[in-house]
Amino acid sequence: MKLQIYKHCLSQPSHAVIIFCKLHQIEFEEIEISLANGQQYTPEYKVINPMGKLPAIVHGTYKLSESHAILIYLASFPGVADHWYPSDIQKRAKIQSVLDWHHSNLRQTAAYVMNSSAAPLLRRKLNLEAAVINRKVLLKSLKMIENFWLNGDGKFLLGNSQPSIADLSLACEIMLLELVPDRDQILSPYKKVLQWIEDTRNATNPFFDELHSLMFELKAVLTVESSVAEHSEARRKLRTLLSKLLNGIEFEEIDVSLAKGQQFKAEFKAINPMARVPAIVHGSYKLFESHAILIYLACTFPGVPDHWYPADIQQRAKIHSVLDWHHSNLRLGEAGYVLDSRLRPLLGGKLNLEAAAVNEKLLSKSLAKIETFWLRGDGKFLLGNFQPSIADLSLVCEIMQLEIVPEIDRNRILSPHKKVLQWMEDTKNATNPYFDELHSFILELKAVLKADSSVGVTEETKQRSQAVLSKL
Ligand SMILES: N[C@@H](CCC(=O)N[C@@H](CS)C(=O)NCC(=O)O)C(=O)O
Repeated sequence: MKLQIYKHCLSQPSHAVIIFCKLHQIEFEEIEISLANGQQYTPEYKVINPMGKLPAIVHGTYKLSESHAILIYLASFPGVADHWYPSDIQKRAKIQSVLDWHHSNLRQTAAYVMNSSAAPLLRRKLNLEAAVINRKVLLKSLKMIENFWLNGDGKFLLGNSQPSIADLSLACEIMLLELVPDRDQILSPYKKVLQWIEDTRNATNPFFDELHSLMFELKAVLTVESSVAEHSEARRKLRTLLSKLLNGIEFEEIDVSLAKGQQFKAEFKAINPMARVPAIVHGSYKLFESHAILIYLACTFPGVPDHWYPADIQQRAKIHSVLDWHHSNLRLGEAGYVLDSRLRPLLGGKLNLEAAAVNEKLLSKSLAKIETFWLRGDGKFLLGNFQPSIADLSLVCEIMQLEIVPEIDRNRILSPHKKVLQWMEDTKNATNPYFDELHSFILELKAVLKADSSVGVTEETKQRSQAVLSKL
């Protein structure tokens, strides 16, 4: 059963998957999909990956998209050394944490390269305004890799002495910078990052160089101007850890006030240097990125039923595929929309209705994908499952944030998606009473925001508002 890899010659997640196969003598057939000709949107390709993205694999009758999910799946093949994706649950969860972090941070490299420089290669338009924002996120991500992920004794991420799939994925992403003229200016302050890319290259050569050769050929062809401009850093909203509750795992909750900027305090940064919630501490072990945390909890605590995060490698990889897809789609659209249209003033920023409109489009597109693709099948839950997984929990919690926006907007966005509404109800029922308990604050906030914008606010309402808002 030969593996088929659908890829594009400039796609860094495709490169990571192919390098991994070549390194491990996993036999495969390559199928190039032309992004310039929009082949990713053809019905033939959408049968392989309805998301219209690369890479995707077909292994027998099994189809899988999202490069991280694919790498994890391939790491389960015989003969793959443990360091690529360790069997030790704590080590594995750390790698998961890097992989998850990547989606919303370093992954902006691709957007920067496209928007500032490479878009015409794919018959798309440059967007220098967006590139300025992408560049800022990219620089911040490089700083984080330099100061945090590479902060340890070994040569590789997390201080490991041997590479993992996270090294491969992230190093391939950075290689895209070969296509922009300011590559050296961007990378030169980060000496550890440069050394680590070289070490990852050496650990995976000759395949690393082979896969990046086209990049070097193209390098000479491209020119671009880029500048740095102001971009207000988006703050993430609170996310709950429902499954802990569901599975009777004992825990202590520590509220971090995003409105007061507590996430940037040294005490919290000692827990999560990325200054984001949620994060957990379990004994001396620290972990952030909600998906990595959910996986860790499902694997570590006895008594968590298998359906939350199945032991079967193929079923598990499908769940990774949803979780990975989520970061750049539903998460990006929904969080951006709620922040830009409603929440930002409460966290000390300003509304941005233009950005909100862009995010609403991505949000609606993501909901349509959930409706038509992820909820296909016989069961009530994502992937046609009959019982919920951590992916259901993560995605439904995300959509629940829409409670904060005015009813009319929420209805406009959600009401076309009947299956999504039913699935939210099913996930709620499957996780109640904790689901309602955890969302009661959002409902309180909703009431307060509604009262705030109505005429004739009473003293009592004002006091209640202040009490609720002070929790942010
Ligand atoms: N998170 C996904 C990202 C996949 C992705 O964005 N692929 C790009 C190529 S690098 C793509 O297929 N773009 C097609 C399009 O946007 O139309 C992964 O790691 O596989």
